[in-house]
Amino acid sequence: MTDPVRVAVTGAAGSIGYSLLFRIASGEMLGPDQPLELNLLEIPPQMDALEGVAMELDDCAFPLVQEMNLSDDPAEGFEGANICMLVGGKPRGAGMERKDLVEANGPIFKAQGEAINDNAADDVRVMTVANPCNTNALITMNNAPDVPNERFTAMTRLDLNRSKYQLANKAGVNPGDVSNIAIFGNHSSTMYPDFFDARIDGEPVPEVITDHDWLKNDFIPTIQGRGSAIIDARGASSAASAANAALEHVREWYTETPEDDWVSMAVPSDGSYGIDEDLIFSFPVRCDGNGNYEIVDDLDLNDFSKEKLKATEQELQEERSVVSDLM
Ligand code: NAX
Repeated sequence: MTDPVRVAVTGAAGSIGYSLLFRIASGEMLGPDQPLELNLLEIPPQMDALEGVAMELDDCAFPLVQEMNLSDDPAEGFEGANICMLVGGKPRGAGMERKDLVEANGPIFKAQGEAINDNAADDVRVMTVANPCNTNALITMNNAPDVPNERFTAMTRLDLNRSKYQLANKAGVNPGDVSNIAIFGNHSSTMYPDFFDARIDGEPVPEVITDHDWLKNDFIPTIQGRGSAIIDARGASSAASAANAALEHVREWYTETPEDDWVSMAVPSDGSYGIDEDLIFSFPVRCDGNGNYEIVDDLDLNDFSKEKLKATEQELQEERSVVSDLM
């Protein structure tokens, strides 16, 4: 009998949580044979709502779920967790600048980093969805000194999926035919979806999609602004697609990446492509199937791409300076 994996999810009563938990519990994230223990975290005013979500999980009678713990205390919530999915955070309010969002969320991730450090399992892996997710992950990592840095990641998988769809749609192919999408930098409007190295049916995208003006001036801004476009259309931010991406992020972290492809995750920079080593920056990575990954560090970036990387690096450095007192 396989030992259960304990998955902690924060913001479990929120919109993404509602799309995410049922899919995790059904086995879509770690496989149909992997028993699970779910630790669901919320803040005190949301505990009643969380009870309701837990009742619905009960009502699905998922055979993989062996235990479910609900808590508003991070120490309890991260107790024994093998995987922590940090989805909960303060949303951007009316009139809030990005800097205000960074400041408002920072203390949450300091406390969660400390709690993960002291309570999670020895093999813990952490992924952050809550925005600003790169900087929140950096704060968490810096407050968990006993956990190796490479265990902290942030999600840019949604940007990868968005890119995949837009390129497939333009080329008139299936999204499954698009590979090798590298998302660089911050999960924000400065993020850079590198289409030069992406492939369609194994061929370089710029050779398949010959409208380079579209690639540079439509595709990139569409991906960078997709989150806002969803909010404008739906009146609420991406939830089901974000949950889908979070699930894929974790699943692929524990799956061997095919040799001819890569996935993208925001991970601690190792200086690849000249990026500041004290940032959580999205890179193309290859995973080994055991929860380890390597940054794909040998893409031959052109000047256009290098400039885009600089811009998103600079934004992350600015975010870091706002919360330097928390690290
Ligand atoms: P919701 O506001 O619906 O839910 C967030 C939940 O987090 C709430 O229930 C809240 O009570 C809870 N929460 C707040 N502080 C907490 C804490 N300290 N501990 C535990 N729970 C806490 O937001 P939702 O739509 O679910 O989005 C969650 C986060 O994902 C937001 O920060 C959002 O900006 C971010 N996103 C990130 C994306 C990405 O690609 N990285 C895309 C989608 C999404 O915008």
